[in-house]
Amino acid sequence: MGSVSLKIGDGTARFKRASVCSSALNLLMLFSVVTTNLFALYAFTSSPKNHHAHLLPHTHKNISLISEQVSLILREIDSSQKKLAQMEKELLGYESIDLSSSKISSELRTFLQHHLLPLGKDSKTGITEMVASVGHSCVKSLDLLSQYMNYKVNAPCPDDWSLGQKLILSGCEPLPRRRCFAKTIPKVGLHSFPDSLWKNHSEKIYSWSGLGCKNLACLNSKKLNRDCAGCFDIISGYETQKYVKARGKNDFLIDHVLAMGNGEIRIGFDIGGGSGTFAARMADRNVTLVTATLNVDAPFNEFIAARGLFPLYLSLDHRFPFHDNVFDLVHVGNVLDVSGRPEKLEFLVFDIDRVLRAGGLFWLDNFLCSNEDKKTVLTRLIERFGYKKLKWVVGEKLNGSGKSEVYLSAVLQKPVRV
Ligand SMILES: *[C@@H]1O[C@H](CO)[C@@H](O)[C@H](O)[C@H]1NC(C)=O
Ligand SMILES: *[C@@H]1O[C@H](CO)[C@@H](O)[C@H](O)[C@H]1NC(C)=O
Ligand SMILES: *[C@@H]1O[C@H](CO)[C@@H](O)[C@H](O)[C@H]1NC(C)=O
Ligand SMILES: CC(=O)N[C@H]1CO[C@H](CO)[C@@H](O)[C@@H]1O
Repeated sequence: MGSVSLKIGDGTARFKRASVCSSALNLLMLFSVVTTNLFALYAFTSSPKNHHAHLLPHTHKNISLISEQVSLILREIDSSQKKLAQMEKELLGYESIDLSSSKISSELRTFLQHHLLPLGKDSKTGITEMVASVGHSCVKSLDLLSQYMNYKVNAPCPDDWSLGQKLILSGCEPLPRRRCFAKTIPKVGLHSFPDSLWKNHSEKIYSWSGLGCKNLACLNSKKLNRDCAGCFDIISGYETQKYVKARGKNDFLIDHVLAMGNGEIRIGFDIGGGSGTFAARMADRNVTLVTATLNVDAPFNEFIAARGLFPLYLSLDHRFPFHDNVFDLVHVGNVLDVSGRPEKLEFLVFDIDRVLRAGGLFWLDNFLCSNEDKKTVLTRLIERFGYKKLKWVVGEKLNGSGKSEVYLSAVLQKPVRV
C-alpha cells in the first residue's frame, strides 16, 4: 500500500495508509470469525445441560458485535482514504475536467469526446478509440480556456494567439483549439534559402497582434530576454557576431565547438534560441537545427521561419517531442533559469540528456548563476550525469547596474551508459 501526501503551504503532511493497522484489523477479523465458528461448533456439540450454555449465545453475540464494529471501522478507513485523495487532487489543482460544468464550451466537450475507430481494434497498435488530450492544468484556467474555445467552427479563429500562449504558460498544453482557420498573413517577398538566413524581410509578414511592439525597431530597442537584446537586427547588430566573435571567455566559437564533435555534428536542438541566429550559424555550416521558443513579447517563431529555419513552439514544461538519442548537439542559453525548486531544473536537464545521443555535445552557453548556491546545484546535477567536461568556464561580467554576475559556459560530452 502506498501513501497519500497532502501539500499544505510549505509543509507536507503525510498520511501513511494504515497498512500495519489494517493488517492487524484483518487479523482481528479473522480471529473473530474463527472463534465464532469454534464457539458455534462447541455449542452444537456440547450438551445443552452444560452450565456454560447460557453464556455462549451472549459471547457469540458480543463477538459478532465486534466483527460488525471492525467492518464499520474498515469502511471508515476506506472512505477517509478516498476523501484524502480527493483533497490532494483539489489542493494540487489536478482535478480532472468536469465536462458537465457550465463553464465548458460545447466545442471543448466535442473535442474531448472519444471516437471509436470505425473498423474496430487496430491490429498493429492495439488501439480501439481516438482520444484527444488537453493539458490537465487547463482546469486551473477554465475562464480563459472557455474564452479561448469560444469560436465558430469552420470560420476564422479570433485573432487571439496570445491568449493561447497565456494558457500554455500556465501549463495548459496541448491546447484544444482545432476547428477554425488561424489568421493568415501574406508572406510576400520571401528570400530564397540560404540568402534568407541573413536578410531583412518586410515587417508586414509578422503577426503583431497581442504584442506591445508593432515593429522591429521597437523590438530592437528592448532587452527582450537575457539572450535577446536587439536580436532582431541581423544586418548590423551584435547578432552578426554572435558565435563567431567572442566578447569574453564565456563566449565559445561555433567552429571550435563543432571541432570537438569530430565532424559528427549534423543535427541539433537550440532551446530558447531567440531570433534563430544560432541555427542560422549552424545552417551556414550545413548543420540542421530546431529552435524551441515561444512568442513572449515578440514574433520569434515567425521570424525564425522567415529565415528558413525550424521554429518549435513549445514551453519548457513540455517533454520534448523527440525520440531518445536523436540529437548530436543541444545548445542552451539562459532558459535553464528555472527559478526556485531544484527538481524543476532536473526535469529539464534529464530530458535534454534523453534526446542527446551518446558522444553528443551539450553546450551550456552563458548560464547566469545568480548566486553560489545555484552554481553548486547546477554543477552537482551535471556531475551526476557523468558528462566529460570538454570546456568549463566560470566567468564574471558586470551587468547594467555595475554589479558583478557569475556566468557558467560549458561544452559537455554525453557518455555511453551501459
Ligand atoms: C533591417 O532591419 C532592421 C530592423 O530589424 C533595420 O534597423 C535595418 O535598417 C534593416 N536593414 C536593411 C539593410 O534594410
Ligand atoms: C554545405 O553544403 C554545400 C552543398 O553540399 C557545400 O557546397 C558547402 O561547401 C557546405 N558548406 C560547409 C561549410 O561545409
Ligand atoms: C545587476 O545585478 C544585481 C545583483 O544581482 C541585480 O540586483 C540588478 O537588478 C542587476 N541589474 C540589471 C540591470 O540586470
Ligand atoms: C463479556 C462481555 O462483554 N459480555 C457482555 C455481552 O453483551 C451483554 C449484552 O449486550 C452484556 O451484558 C455482557 O456484559
